[in-house]
Amino acid sequence: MKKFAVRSTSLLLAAGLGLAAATAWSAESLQDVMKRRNLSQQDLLAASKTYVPTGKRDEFVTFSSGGQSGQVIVYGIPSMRILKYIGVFTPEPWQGYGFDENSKAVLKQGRIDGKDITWGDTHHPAISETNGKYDGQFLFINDKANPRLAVIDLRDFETKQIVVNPIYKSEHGGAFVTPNSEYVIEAAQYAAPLENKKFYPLEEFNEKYRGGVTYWKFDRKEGRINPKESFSFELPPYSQDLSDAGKGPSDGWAFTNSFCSERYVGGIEKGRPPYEAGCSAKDTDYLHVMNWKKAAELVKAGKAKVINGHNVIMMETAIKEGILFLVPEPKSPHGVDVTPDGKYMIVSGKLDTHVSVYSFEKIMAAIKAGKFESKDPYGIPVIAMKDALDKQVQLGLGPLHTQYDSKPCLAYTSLYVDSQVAKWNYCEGKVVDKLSVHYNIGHLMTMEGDSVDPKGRYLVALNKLAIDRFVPVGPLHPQNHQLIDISNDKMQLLYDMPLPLGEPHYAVAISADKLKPGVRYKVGTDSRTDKPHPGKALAGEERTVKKGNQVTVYGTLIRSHITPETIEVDVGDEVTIHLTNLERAQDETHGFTVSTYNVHASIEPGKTVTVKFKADKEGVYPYYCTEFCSALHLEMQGYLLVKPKGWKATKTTLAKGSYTEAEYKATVKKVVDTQVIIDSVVAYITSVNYKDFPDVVAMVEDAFDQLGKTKGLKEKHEAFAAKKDWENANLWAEQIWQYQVKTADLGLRAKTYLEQNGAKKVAK
Ligand code: CUK
Ligand code: CUA
Repeated sequence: MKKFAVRSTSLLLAAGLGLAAATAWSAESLQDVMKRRNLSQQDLLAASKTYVPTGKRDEFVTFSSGGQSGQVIVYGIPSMRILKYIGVFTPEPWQGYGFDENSKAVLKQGRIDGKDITWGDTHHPAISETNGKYDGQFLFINDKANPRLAVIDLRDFETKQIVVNPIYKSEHGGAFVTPNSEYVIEAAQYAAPLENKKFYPLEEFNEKYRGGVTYWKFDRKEGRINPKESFSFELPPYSQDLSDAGKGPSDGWAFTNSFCSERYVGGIEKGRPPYEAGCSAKDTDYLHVMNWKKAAELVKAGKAKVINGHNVIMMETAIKEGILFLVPEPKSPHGVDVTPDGKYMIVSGKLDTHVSVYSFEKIMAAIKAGKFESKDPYGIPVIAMKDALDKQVQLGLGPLHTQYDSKPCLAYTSLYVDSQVAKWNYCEGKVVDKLSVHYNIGHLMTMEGDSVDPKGRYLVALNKLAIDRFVPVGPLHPQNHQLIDISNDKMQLLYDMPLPLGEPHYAVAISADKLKPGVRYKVGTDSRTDKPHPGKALAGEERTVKKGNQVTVYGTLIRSHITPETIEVDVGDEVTIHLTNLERAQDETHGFTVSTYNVHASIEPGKTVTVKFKADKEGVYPYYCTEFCSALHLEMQGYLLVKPKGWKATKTTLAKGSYTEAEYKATVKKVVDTQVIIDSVVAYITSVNYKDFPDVVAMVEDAFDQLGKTKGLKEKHEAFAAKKDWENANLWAEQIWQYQVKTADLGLRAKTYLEQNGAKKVAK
């Protein structure tokens, strides 16, 4: 027990000596370090703006698309420290995502035509909004390659649902939410026939291929998308690109731009120039202007056509009802970003040097007056560019995406070809600053910068190339997210962060204080459905049930046991293991795997998870906890015994160890000494207001839980000692000590927490 005694003394010492100790050993001065590491004043300034000292936390949390990994990357700002990867469209082993039955059920929702798709191309995350402001409750993200959309609950940062778009073959312009997250917008990208598995030759492109925009209905109470109440617009085959929902005065409308409105079909195989030439030939493409509120009413009124079980508002209906219009936009547009006040839509043309600022008011005036310059080949009214534009501003080469500042009228636009961020004023129409980035910026992101209430402060440039920024790691480079300070007139580049997990496209960042994730589940929760798990077991309820060739284990996990510790089955049995983590203390996650059966589960406090496999190979398969959860983590183990057909036992007792009376007495003394320490910790905890600290209350509950398990064991070891069975006497005494160690560990953690968080003495 020395270990604990030493730890508490050193804590006391540290508290007493405080800063004096820290300054005494730091012989090197700031100047010395600057010289040794060749750092400038500017470097130091940048470092001090991003450095988050130990124990302190970031101001903002970023959710970045994980690109081809099919995951989401979570990191803090300004430190740029990665906090989590969230498994979304692809298996993620640490979280057991795709290796336990409960998460497999989520991934299964993402099957297309009955086939598993184990990769995804995530592009655009979106945080749920209330009145146009980020509310920190849910995150949505799309898969461009396979037209899918996922819902992540920010109470536990887990993927809860995947929906497959029923009418597209690819999609890009999602996820974007309406101001109260009524709908999640997802636009198609490469046109294809809407009916499933329909074949039409490319020669019938104009007639049979279609684009579209889907509005997925989000049920906030359920925390799930409701496909039945979702709908789509049928649109011309124009390669619909990004979207944004109107807000404030433009709420109820949404905007989606497009490229390749030439409807060009290449290329060499058809004896024509490639797509890239044909798709950029015209000077303009189309911004689609849609009234989604009215569309939702039309769907309710039964005016949609049902295609593949999904409501589709056909172009004919949309034109007749006056809810769909087009506005020309310059040269291969990419991003469309509505200003925080909802009055303007800013569109960037990749092959234009300008950004185009469209006025919602002007567009509405043209619609009201019935002032259209033409109709497109499908009969959709086209509003003249001059009747819709507020202004155009020349920014530089390859403008892509725009984000907003907390200060009025200020916007930031990425310039892909120039590798720059342009800061400009969209009210006055002038550039105010430019900053070079490394290299070829795609999206950029300011804090809550696409909401009605941007927070300014920082900007992240999501660069496409990293070239010379990092230590080389082979031909495939990491991605580079560069942090930029935008709180002053001049932008300042602060930090380069390599991201080695796919090419992130877009990212969103929210004030950290808006996120309120939990630390434990209600005992027995299936985290993927948020419902009680039918396989839940509490302490004492553990059991193994065999029916025919079905073996079902109802097990529990608590430091440092897996109950049961032996599972015996016959070869060919179907094995289902439900495991409940009975811990209440924060961060006491246990993992679970069985050798060579390709199962893994991450079981956080309170969670119940199921793993399932067919025991198709006779033999001996250790199982163990995969998270280093306690001093005896390595001993958190057990055996799956898969018996061959017709197997009969010949030996029926386990091998014995040899123990002496002296060893037994030493163990008993250890138990008595440890109890003294536990008593002193308990005395401290109960002398202060620990009940005011929910995290401590949970730790104390767990501690007493562990101590409670020692009940009756003293009588047991004493009875064996009386019979001079030193093995059993010693091992049962040792087991008391094991529970004591866990109790003391939790108790000391609670004590440290209380001391560091200003617990106060209470009157007894
Ligand atoms: S996209 Cu990649 S840089 Cu998918 Cu939003 Cu523009
Ligand atoms: Cu539980 Cu390691």
